[in-house]
Amino acid sequence: MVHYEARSAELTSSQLEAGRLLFAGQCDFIAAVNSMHALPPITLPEVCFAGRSNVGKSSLVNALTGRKTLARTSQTPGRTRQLIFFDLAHRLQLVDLPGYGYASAPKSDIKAWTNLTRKYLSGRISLQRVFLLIDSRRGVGKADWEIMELLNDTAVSWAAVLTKADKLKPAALETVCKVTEAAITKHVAAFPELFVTSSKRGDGVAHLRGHLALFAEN
Ligand SMILES: Nc1nc2c(ncn2[C@@H]2O[C@H](COP(=O)(O)OP(=O)(O)OP(=O)(O)O)[C@@H](O)[C@H]2O)c(=O)[nH]1
Ligand SMILES: [Mg+2]
Repeated sequence: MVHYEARSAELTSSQLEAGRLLFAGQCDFIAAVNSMHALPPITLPEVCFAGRSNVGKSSLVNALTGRKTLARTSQTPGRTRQLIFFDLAHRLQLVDLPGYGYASAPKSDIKAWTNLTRKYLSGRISLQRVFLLIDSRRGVGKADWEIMELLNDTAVSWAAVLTKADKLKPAALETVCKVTEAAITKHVAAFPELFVTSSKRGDGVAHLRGHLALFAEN
């Protein structure tokens, strides 16, 4: 635990408290969207969770909001098939995205939701930052690089989040952190800090809440 916190930039106790309070507030489902025309109107700042299928996007939304079943999760890749919008305390919108890469679904469906995700990522003006989730056991893959390039090209700010930190021993986690940090430094649109999390064990979750609160409307 000490290990992960040491990697994170310090947040003041009042920033951590702001995060705790924000995520203790009400979180409501707004919409499940499968076309750009159906996106909810722009009312609040927005952050989204992107990444390969099965990386743990929906689980992280649940861990952050402290609600086990808010976002649907599954052991089978391809669980989230639409853009799922949540309203957090009328101050911030959270978006749980479908995964890219392998999914157990028809190819045409995967293509449709991957296209929609890419359009959303590069064209949503209220999007403050994309949190790009990387499975600690897999590290940065080709599909992740493609998304990093897309965000770089469209000048959308993104931050890398390692997930499932509980699955690795400290030395192996350290290695994947270093490799991921090297990928971050190659992209100008990347936020410099690497977030290391486990939705299962709770590592890094309070820290991420504090960071996310920086985007919320007052
Ligand atoms: N050990 C461990 N397992 C996790 C963690 N986060 C998620 N998982 C598991 O990983 C699997 C996928 O989690 P999801 O949250 O559904 O992943 P997703 O990225 O939303 O997947 P798609 O919607 O299919 O793209 C589930 O079996 C989760 O229980 C974690 O921090 N630690
Ligand atoms: Mg999901």
